[in-house]
Amino acid sequence: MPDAAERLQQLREEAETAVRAARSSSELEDLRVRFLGRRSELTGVLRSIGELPASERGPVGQAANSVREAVESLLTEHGRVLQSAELDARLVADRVDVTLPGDPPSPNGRLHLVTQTRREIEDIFTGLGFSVVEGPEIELDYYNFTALNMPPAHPARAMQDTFYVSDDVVLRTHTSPVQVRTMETHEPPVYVIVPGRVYRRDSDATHTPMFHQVEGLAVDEDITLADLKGVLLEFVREIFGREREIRLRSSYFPFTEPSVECDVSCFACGGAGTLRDGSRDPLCKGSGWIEILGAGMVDPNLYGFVADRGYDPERVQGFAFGMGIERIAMLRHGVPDLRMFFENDLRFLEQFA
Ligand code: 2NM
Repeated sequence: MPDAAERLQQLREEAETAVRAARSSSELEDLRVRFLGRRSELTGVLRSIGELPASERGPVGQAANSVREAVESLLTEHGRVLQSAELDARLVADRVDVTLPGDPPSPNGRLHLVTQTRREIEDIFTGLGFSVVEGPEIELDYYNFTALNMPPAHPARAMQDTFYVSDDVVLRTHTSPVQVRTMETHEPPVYVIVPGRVYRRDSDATHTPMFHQVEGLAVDEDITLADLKGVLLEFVREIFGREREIRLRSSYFPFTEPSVECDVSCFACGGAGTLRDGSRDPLCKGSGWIEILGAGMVDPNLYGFVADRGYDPERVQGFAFGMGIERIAMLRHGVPDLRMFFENDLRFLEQFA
């Protein structure tokens, strides 16, 4: 019996040391199993009390129960301390500062103003029955010039206007070569517009070495200048407003005859040329009209370059037109300098959502 009492005292001290050393509530759970569990030494002692001599049963039972109670209350007490420390740690770790500013809205990308304008122009002309076609930016001199009524000696071919890649290859100076290519592969009738980049050796506030064009071509039986004017009027009213008027002035292009410039009635002064305070309208320079594109009836001579594709000038005729996309966007949005399109300054680009 002194042995049993001594062992129980040892167990109590072992348990106390282990519980005080525990650093987490899960460690405590392991200790509870180790010291008080079904297979623990203490449980074994309590179970085998009946095998002791009668005189020892009372004292050993009491001692064992007192150890059990002591260890139990120590586990409970220390468990409370550890759980509260663990909760504190979790609260600190998971803290959310609700006074911080919210996430800024994710920055939305947007289409470049040139792209937006090109797509609007495409939508208008597809609505009028035109198809959109594209072609190479690096182009044979034959398609860029020769087949467009500009033979080798023509002044528009001069080095100071054109980027030459080699003797017979250029960066296209307009998208018209794509229309020649389209006629080579498609018999009349054709109704196409050709958007794309074009290149000219020019650089100032109104000229950049690369800019964007949309050109159009309609070839069919019985196409007249009246059809051209009707198409241009509808285009202008779609893009600049239903109240707009147009006028055609005579002009010159190597590939059209007759050729015209198309003006739109000024959308700042309504065509009056003067602002409400009576001063001269700076947008149209007091004229009431703004030049927006060039056009004309396709010179019958051009059909000679695609005669084998069924373009008989005695049977078909057509109109063509060309405009600068940047110029249309500048007029619509009041952009003061063409170069702003290519500087990639977000303060400019972000204004056009
Ligand atoms: C313009 C003005 C007038 C034009 C002509 C052609 C083609 F290839 F069909 F003959 N395409 N584009 C044309 C006509 C372009 O731009 C100011």
